[in-house]
Amino acid sequence: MIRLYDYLASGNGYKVRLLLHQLGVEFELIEMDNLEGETRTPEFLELNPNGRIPLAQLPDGTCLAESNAMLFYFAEGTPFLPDDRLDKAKVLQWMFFEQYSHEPNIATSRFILHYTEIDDERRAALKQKKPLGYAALDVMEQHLKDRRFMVADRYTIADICLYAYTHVADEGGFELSRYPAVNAWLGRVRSEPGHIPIDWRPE
Ligand SMILES: N[C@@H](CCC(=O)N[C@@H](CS)C(=O)NCC(=O)O)C(=O)O
Repeated sequence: MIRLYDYLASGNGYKVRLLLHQLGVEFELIEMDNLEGETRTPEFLELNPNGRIPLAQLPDGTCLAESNAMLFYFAEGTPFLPDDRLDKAKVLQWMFFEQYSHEPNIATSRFILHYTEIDDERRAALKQKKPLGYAALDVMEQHLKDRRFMVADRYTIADICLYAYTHVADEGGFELSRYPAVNAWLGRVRSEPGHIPIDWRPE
């Protein structure tokens, strides 16, 4: 069985949990407390030298890190990843956008506000991230104004990837009410079969 080393509050981990659940793939969830340094122990660093969750361990023992690489791997050959070459590249385009322009501003603001003691350095980081996070949400709003989903007019891993931290962006101090098209898309993603919330864990 696939093992997923993960932390329930993590949107990066949620992406993988959501896809595996929607694919009907069983997995074992190994919960790690990354706030207590559990991802930095010598044992875990053997599995992922980058010391971060999520980390998938395949049935043959091979480890795969980086949430979006996992989405790409598990979605291959399924309806969650288009076959068309350009559509596939567009899925990647949005997943790279998420990791460069969206997650480093929105997810990290949420992390600072909810999981750390605020101090001057963190306040300054929040101030710097706010316009950048809003810029990412503006890009999504523009794109979704006349589209149902991010790519190929259907639900793909590009939607799963961007849903993970967009749906909790308010926890990072971002006003989602400014974004009607993004909100309508969040609702469409939520109504996909097999949708689970971020704090769901397998039995
Ligand atoms: N780019 C990575 C980011 C992973 C990441 O930042 N993981 C955080 C939790 S969301 C973590 O493990 N932090 C613990 C640490 O850095 O020690 C991905 O998409 O998987």
